[in-house]
Amino acid sequence: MKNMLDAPFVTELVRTCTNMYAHGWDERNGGNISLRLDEREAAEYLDAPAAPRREPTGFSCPALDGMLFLVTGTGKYFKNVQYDPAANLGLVRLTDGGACAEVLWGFSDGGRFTSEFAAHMMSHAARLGIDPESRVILHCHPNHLLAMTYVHDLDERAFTRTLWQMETENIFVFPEGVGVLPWMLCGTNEIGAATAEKMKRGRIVIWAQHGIYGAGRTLDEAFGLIETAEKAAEVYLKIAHLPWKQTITDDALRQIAAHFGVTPRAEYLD
Ligand code: 2HA
Ligand code: ZN
Repeated sequence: MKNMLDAPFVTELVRTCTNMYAHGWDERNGGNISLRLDEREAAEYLDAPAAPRREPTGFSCPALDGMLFLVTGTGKYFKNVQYDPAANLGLVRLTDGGACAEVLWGFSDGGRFTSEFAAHMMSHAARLGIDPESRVILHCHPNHLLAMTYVHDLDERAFTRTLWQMETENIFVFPEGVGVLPWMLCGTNEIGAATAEKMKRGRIVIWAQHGIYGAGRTLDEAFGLIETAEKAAEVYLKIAHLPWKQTITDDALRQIAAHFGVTPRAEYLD
């Protein structure tokens, strides 16, 4: 049996947490990540206990029954994950139609999965319905996106158009646009279901006055989405209060999409 701490999926998740903390997106215990694992890739490293600890999830998610997820722990600090992955991360299997998570590895100090487990699992189910290769849900609190949700219209079309206009390649990175939820109480099944509903239409969901969710096939893809949206928000905040002399026109946005071979959400263009 290989050491779980050497597993590439653990190493990459640890690096992602460290990197996100370094970007200032995950103060204190802010942010959470879940990575769906293949049974086969986990098996090489997993010496699952005969009677694993069973934690109720408080929701049902039958589409994910039996699946394995590597997740960050509730109350854990991203800055510390690198120093003790086994305490800060856990590998769980969803059972009982998603109502229970069996802890197969990690959470070594008795901890449990992120408080946003509902939003993560429901979002995985939504993304898997669209893309069977989808593996990652990533949540954090990036400064500029957060700030933007105080001063920009929260209408999804308007919010997306502004982000698209802030750099030429943004429409290529998230042609489906972004979903935006109004302020809602976090850590609940309700915000989980609302997030998952938006995830059926795209890979980015912004939580007003809180942060962002990104989905992807890989940690790099989900990270890159958030990085791109966050940079767009930063540019916006640098210029929002200045008189604009020009922006990227809708005709230019169409040209970029055609050049890169992506199909932007049609109703978001004039
Ligand atoms: O505490 O980010 O949304 C972790 C969070 C909750
Ligand atoms: Zn959060």
